[in-house]
Amino acid sequence: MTHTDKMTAYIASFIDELASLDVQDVVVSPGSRSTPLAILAADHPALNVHINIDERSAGFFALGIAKAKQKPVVLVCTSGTATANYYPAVVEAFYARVPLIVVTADRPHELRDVGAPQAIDQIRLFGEFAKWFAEVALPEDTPAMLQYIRTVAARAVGTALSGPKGPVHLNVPLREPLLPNLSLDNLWGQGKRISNHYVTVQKSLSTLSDESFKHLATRLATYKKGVIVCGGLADSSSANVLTKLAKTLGFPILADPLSQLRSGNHDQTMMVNSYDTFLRNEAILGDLKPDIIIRFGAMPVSKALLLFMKQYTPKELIVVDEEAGWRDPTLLATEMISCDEEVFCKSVLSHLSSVEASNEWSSKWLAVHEATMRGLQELESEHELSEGKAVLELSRLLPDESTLFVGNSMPIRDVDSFFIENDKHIKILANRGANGIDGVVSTALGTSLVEKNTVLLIGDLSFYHDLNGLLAAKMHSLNITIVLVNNNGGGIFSFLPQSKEEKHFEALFGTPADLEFEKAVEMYGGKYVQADTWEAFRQAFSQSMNEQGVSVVEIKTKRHENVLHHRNLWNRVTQEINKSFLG
Ligand code: TPP
Repeated sequence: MTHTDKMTAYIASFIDELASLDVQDVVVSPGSRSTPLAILAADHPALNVHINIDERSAGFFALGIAKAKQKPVVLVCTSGTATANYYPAVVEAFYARVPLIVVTADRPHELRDVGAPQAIDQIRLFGEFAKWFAEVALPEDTPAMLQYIRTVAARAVGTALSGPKGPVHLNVPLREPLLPNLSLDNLWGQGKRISNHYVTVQKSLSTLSDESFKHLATRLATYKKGVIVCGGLADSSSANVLTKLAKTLGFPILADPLSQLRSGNHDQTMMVNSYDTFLRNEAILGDLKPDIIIRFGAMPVSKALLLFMKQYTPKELIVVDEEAGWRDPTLLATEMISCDEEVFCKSVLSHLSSVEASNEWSSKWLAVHEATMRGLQELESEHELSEGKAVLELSRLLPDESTLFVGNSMPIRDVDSFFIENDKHIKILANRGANGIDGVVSTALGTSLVEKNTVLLIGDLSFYHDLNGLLAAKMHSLNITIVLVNNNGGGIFSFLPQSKEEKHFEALFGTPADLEFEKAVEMYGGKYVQADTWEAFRQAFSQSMNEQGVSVVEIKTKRHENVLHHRNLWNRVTQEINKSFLG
């Protein structure tokens, strides 16, 4: 066999094994060294190849697809600095538990560390952020080596999906000539195992013994003052059992916007989702002190909740984590339970049938929630544009079956405070693994490839950070509405003590960039509207949802006024609560 045929058989086996294991998407960035990987992926009948020129955006684009599908997405790039541009997306995927298979092409060993062009040390480039690294062997087409490369592919998929999910990195050395032979006989059947099989990868559900669940249920039933806290969850599959558990125990649920519990047609009677607002009210906190907290999912966004948990420490804090992680920044957990959320709820419930929960405790929480919602109602009548009201408007305007991708900084915090519960099916996603303001446009666009009616809510600096990402929308005809909240700089810093340091604040933290985004949006073929009134915003938003391509609806706000607006709102809510409860 020629070099070309050997290499083709080897790389084709690798690509085919990935496709057999239900990998559907490959995000490729152009380059020469990765030629056989790119061409064979593009040629495989079961794979969708998406070109993304900028590797930094490509990494996040793949992350968005993988987040939405909960399936591994493959990244392919050439050697050199291209590989390093994946770094932020790999870090986010690691912490957010998103399965990615990063495939970097490399020079063969004789061309490493000898001054060859576009050659950098790519070994373990992502350090601890890759769950598994393999320096793949050079292409060979012996049966043993074809089985080897198929096994590498299967193991990459298995590792990316096993708890906790995350990124893996395969570095693939390739010798020239790099062009594969697409006419090779039995191209996709090379190296297949007995009866054309591939390695299936099974994932187990983590659980406890029935005996342990029985003891736990008995203990939980002794508590009258409990709270269930739900942080980010991958989907809403546990919504019904979680709410049932809450009702049976008489524990209110504090559901983070990323818990997928704020929207949907599950029972919402135990939901107390205005907690980020009312937990700032010192006067009522003592009355709400729980004796036990059961926490599911990632740590919630709300700082007010974190402080409440630390200040009013419950006797027991049980953290249930499907993936056996250790996500407890309060450092107060009394029990870490490695168990699938749905299995946990169902198993505890199976031992709880005789519990008759009193509703005295949950009524107190629900009454505070109602008073908070009355206080927040003032937003409805406001005429001026404000960041908080933009979220309230969005919660109304988003259609059923839509996805809201939320930028970091103030957008996710405002969604936490002002996105009211509803019975529509609205998925809310964000990059909360490492909370970066980078790559958000690309991640949202990756999501839009999978989910219909995708809307991105983002601040101006974060939008600027990943303007490059917009090209993917043009190249792949993606539809997205981007609500751009432009307060000309980093609005979040005005809430922090740094804002008191007047001499240096604007230059170091406020960082106004004075950008006119219209031209940039148009350059990428998108439509742009600046809304100056709520009426114009509603109209532009609704119109954009029926249009193809990228539509940016910008509202301009002022950072200083935004802080005052939030503080006034919190004060009004405090008054409303105090009027109702303290007389
Ligand atoms: N760089 C990255 C990659 N990620 C970060 N989180 C930061 C810097 C620090 N940071 C957090 S918020 C923020 C910065 C720079 C400002 C974001 O501004 P913008 O996107 O306009 O949102 P706003 O704060 O106005 O809501």
